[in-house]
Amino acid sequence: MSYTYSNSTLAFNRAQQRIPGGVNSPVRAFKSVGGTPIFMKAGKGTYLTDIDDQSYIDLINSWGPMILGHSHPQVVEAVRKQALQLFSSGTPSELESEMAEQIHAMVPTAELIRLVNSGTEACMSAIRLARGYTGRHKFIKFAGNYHGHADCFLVKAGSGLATFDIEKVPGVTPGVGQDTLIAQYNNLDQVKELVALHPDEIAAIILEPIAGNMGCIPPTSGFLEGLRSVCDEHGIVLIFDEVMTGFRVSAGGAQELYGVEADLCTYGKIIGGGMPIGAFAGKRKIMEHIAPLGSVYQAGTLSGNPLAVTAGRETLRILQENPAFYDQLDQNGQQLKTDLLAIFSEKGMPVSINQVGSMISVHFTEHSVNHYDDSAVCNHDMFKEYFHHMLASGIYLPPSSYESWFFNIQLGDQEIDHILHSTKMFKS
Ligand code: KE4
Repeated sequence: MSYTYSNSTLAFNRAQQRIPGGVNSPVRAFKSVGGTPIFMKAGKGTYLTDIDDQSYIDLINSWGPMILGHSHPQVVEAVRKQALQLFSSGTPSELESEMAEQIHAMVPTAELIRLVNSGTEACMSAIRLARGYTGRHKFIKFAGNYHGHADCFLVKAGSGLATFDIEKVPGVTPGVGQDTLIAQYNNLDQVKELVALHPDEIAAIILEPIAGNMGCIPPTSGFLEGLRSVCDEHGIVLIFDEVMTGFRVSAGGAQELYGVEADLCTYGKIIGGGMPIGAFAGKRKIMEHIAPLGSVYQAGTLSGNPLAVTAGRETLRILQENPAFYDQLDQNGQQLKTDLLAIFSEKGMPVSINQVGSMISVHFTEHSVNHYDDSAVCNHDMFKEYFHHMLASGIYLPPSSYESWFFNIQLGDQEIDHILHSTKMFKS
């Protein structure tokens, strides 16, 4: 079957008439891989169907949320029932308490949880909270980490900013950027140097405990533990941005996987089951500073929205009831890594593959990839060719070499075989 994209091409031309760049989020625009963004109309299990009625094995899964697969019957039924009850009231609902209790059951360090509407909102609120709690202004983030599009994060960020190589984002003022300190991921010495340079000025260190916005990059041994010690020694709030890794790499996320506790953690994606949602959570002594309990203001019209909470709560419930899912996801991830490495080696193509559970990325380089600078010097043109080869083979990779791939629990042997076979055929 040869894939054609005529209806997507027409749809993209139409979209560009009224939507900036024809997309509502830049990474969808295929800018770094070229070609026309594919317009999808349906999803089932591990497959997506585009508006040319062509199906794809989905290795993005909405950038993370769809860990159970698309249109999971129990999630669909729960949302259908809730929709017949109440879309939104702007009042408290017991659904929100059920969700908060579900998150706490899976992440014990989440003593208090505030629901918001996106990962960006979760991360920006966590930074404001850390600043309000400590009375300090500055925070440390890591080059290539992406915490959403709040001004203070748009400094050496990953994801779409790395994809587009946007160093300085117009509109982010020097006043905002001056309190954002940048260190190299997996480089504890640089963190210690910044802390020594700014005594008693740093409110927080925020990071992706497993990076997924410069490709997938796991923490090197001792990195997370070292950050924990630095924060304990200097009264700095340690924030794990688990918008991607939360409930993806284990039921308790990266905190559980690596046994390192964060003071605050942020969530999104999976906790909404595909609906718009985010959350920030953590130690009661810090979270109590959030309004209306404390004076750090944060709010949202649709925070705790009944439909989004229902989709997320059902997703988390199924994950909690099926802990074996995480072993299966990691086994599939390890098999993909091992077999892809062997195939590229036979083809004489140097690649580095990073994988944690169902997060994986192929970097076209002969070197290991442990931080943004490593990721930036990979062969992005080769990724571009690989992306389109796989797309034409019915496999939908993230349209950027700066993004982690995500697969869901419905990915089976047949799909894995097709991914491996298609890779064997690449440039052959
Ligand atoms: P949202 O505001 O997009 O819900 O979440 C921001 C965010 C925060 N933290 C991490 C670790 C994230 O990965 C994200 C968002 N991830 C990107 C993909 N790498 C979302 C895709 C997009 O921007 O369209």
